[in-house]
Amino acid sequence: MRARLSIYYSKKSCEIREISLKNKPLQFIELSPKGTVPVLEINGSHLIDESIDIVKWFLSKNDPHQLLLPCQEDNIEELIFLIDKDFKYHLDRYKYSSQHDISKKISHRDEAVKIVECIENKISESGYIFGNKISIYEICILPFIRQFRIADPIWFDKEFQCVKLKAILHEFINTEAFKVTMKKYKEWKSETDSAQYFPEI
Ligand SMILES: N[C@@H](CCC(=O)N[C@@H](CS)C(=O)NCC(=O)O)C(=O)O
Repeated sequence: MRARLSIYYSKKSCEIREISLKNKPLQFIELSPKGTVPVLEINGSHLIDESIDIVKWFLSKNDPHQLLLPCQEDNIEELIFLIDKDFKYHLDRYKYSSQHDISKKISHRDEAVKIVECIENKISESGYIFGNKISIYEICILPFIRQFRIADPIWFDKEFQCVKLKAILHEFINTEAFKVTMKKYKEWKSETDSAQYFPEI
């Protein structure tokens, strides 16, 4: 989702191949043996297989909203890796507790909350994580916060105390960027499938 958001905000477009993670096409594994999505192939020669690097690549081509501004002043990787690694670890065990250890569901939620509080504390009076508008932080982090809400929306809306983050999430899910990014694509199965583009042309 963060990769798609960066494409949207960069006003670029690319061919998109939606694959099933339960049935990864051979062409995908051959291209990227690591087997995670998203993967960006550039001109058939250069491959980027980390979402944060795809975000930076698109925004380095065109960044009309100056989403990369925090990169000049912050070590953005620090916060983003905290979300990608530690937060994601607890999120998965909270959201899919029945596939892990259901008795630890709430302790994973508590750990996730501690991490999110670091972000809440970074949100300034302006209501954003950096400066006075959305930046690379929001496009990289909010998709995970949205997943955190989906795990238990009633608890999130009523009990979760990070009010500034909740406000940004609420604003984000009502944006055109979010709606365009959420569009579902037909699963790609072979080279003979007709090409699909993001955003749609
Ligand atoms: N650090 C990677 C993580 C990517 C990742 O784990 N993606 C998940 C889907 S959201 C995946 O591809 N999982 C592999 C699988 O389920 O087989 C990135 O952000 O690019």
